[in-house]
Amino acid sequence: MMHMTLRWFGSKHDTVTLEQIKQIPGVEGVITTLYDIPAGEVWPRERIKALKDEVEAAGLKVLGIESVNIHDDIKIGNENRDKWIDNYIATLEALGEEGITTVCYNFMPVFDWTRTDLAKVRPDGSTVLAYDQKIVDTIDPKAFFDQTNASSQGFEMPGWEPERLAKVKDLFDAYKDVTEEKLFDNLVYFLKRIQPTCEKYDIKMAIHPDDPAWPVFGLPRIITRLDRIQKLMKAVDAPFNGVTFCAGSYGTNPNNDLPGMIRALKGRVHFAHIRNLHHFEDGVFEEAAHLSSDGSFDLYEIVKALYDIGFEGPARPDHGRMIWGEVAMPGYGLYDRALGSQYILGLYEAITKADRSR
Ligand SMILES: [Mn+2]
Repeated sequence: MMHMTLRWFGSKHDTVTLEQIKQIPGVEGVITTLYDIPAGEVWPRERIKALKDEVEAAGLKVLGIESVNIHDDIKIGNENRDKWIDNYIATLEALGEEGITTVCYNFMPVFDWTRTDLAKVRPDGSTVLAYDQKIVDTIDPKAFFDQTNASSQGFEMPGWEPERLAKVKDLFDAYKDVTEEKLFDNLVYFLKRIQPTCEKYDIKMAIHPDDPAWPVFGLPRIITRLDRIQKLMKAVDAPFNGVTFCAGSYGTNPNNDLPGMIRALKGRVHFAHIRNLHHFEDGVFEEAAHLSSDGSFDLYEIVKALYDIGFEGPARPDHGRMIWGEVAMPGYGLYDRALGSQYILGLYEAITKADRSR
């Protein structure tokens, strides 16, 4: 059975409370993180325990971490990487000791996700995150970073932490010689080093795709298509090495057959981000409501594919529209994600009951 969750940034950072999440039918837990710990630092076990206690006191479970971020030195593959990997292993051990076994991460250089508009107004007055490649092509990365943070309504967004801003130029220099092949090799090196720890604690590593699923600002991107992921699954061929199947990120490329990808990754999908988006011309899209008819994806086929491969991990609705006057971190309000969770659970119930083979 799939387990429905909501992403939650912690009581100091999120406008949504655990009490509100608990009132959404069928939501069993949260996907959370220690938002204030910089990439690379060890997560103290007592902080993890306190987070878990807080979530459990609200009647929910911590069903996964999104994310334990990877230090840039690991992605760049420089002489400091082993020190940061040792730290990463110490964090995994602490999570494992606390029984938290699903860990989402990404391997994108410099920028996490990228959008050109965080509040595009749709005809119904809702606002959504949107992307236009033409804008990215004409702006320099530092100006882009400033613009993104200026439009976040004061919310600190994952991957866009202000302290990274000062380092954008240095980071671009540091990645100058990192080709796609090098980045891939550095990812494999990282996975091989954490493998024994993951296997000891049965931790499932779930790599998040690059968003959008093509190179931006001339930086290499490697988790974009099925053949690339399959190459990674083969390079470290063990069940701990799996994916976060993020429909919205892979789906930025209309050539990605989302249900087909899920089926091909049977056994390696550890976490699912389920959402919809609306494509315009090439490289231009906006996020949509979860409902199939509101966007370009067939959500029924996506949930059906997850059901058919026997997916039993956590799933969550992804970025929602901002509706009903809510003010929250772009993409992470309560209302539209709650609607999305109910729609996905409805699809899942119908698919389960229609399957007379089980
Ligand atoms: Mn995602």
